[in-house]
Amino acid sequence: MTTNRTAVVTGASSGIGAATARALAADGFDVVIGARRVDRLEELAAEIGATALQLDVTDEDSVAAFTAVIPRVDVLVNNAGGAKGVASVADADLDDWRWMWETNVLGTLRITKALLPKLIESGNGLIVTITSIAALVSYDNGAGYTSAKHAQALLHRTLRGELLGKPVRLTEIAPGAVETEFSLVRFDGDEDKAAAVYRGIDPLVASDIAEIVSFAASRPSHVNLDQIVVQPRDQAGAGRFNRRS
Ligand code: 8X3
Repeated sequence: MTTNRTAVVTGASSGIGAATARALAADGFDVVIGARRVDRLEELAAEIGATALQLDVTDEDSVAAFTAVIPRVDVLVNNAGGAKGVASVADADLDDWRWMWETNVLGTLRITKALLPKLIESGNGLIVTITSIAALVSYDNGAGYTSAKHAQALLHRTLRGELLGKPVRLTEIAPGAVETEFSLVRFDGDEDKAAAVYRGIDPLVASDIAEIVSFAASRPSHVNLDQIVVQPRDQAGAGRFNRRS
């Protein structure tokens, strides 16, 4: 059944974004997917019947071009973002920090700001922002990422109050360890280091988060799920894992 409601998913070429696009398409949304890697986007779009549009959330012109051609937005999923590096503050790499703030914080701000009028116009909008447990705590060698995730989350949580009285709901999903390309990006393509993050545990997978987005988007319009923290059973906080090997 088609609802003719439109969902926009950023960072949709892989991982949580791609799984969320799949789930929302299965729920009957017209899905618009954006990411930098257009070839992967187009493959996914063909598979699920979505519209693929190139999007670089760090680029003002790209965001303007992306948002201009979307006529209606009921659901926005702010998923684009990520981590780069595990340096201490003393050894901080300024370029890594810039990338994390540009993608997670300013990227979320650019897209959300541009689509806000359409979300309000829809009469029943929903903004889902994928933050992280890193938006709730600090940990050693993670300040570039934890500070960016805190800032992204505060942008999102502030909007919840600022939009009070407007027909837009806001849901923050803060996942722990989800096995995606996340760690590969963080460790600059080092497969061994990335695999070590999930060694000996049953991590979450992208579809676990996508199902939560789908659940949030299918609640009645008076129900606002404010914040959902989700970790594998094998995780009890940042860096605290039950590893069986
Ligand atoms: C990443 C969460 O637990 O892998 O956003 O550091 S964790």
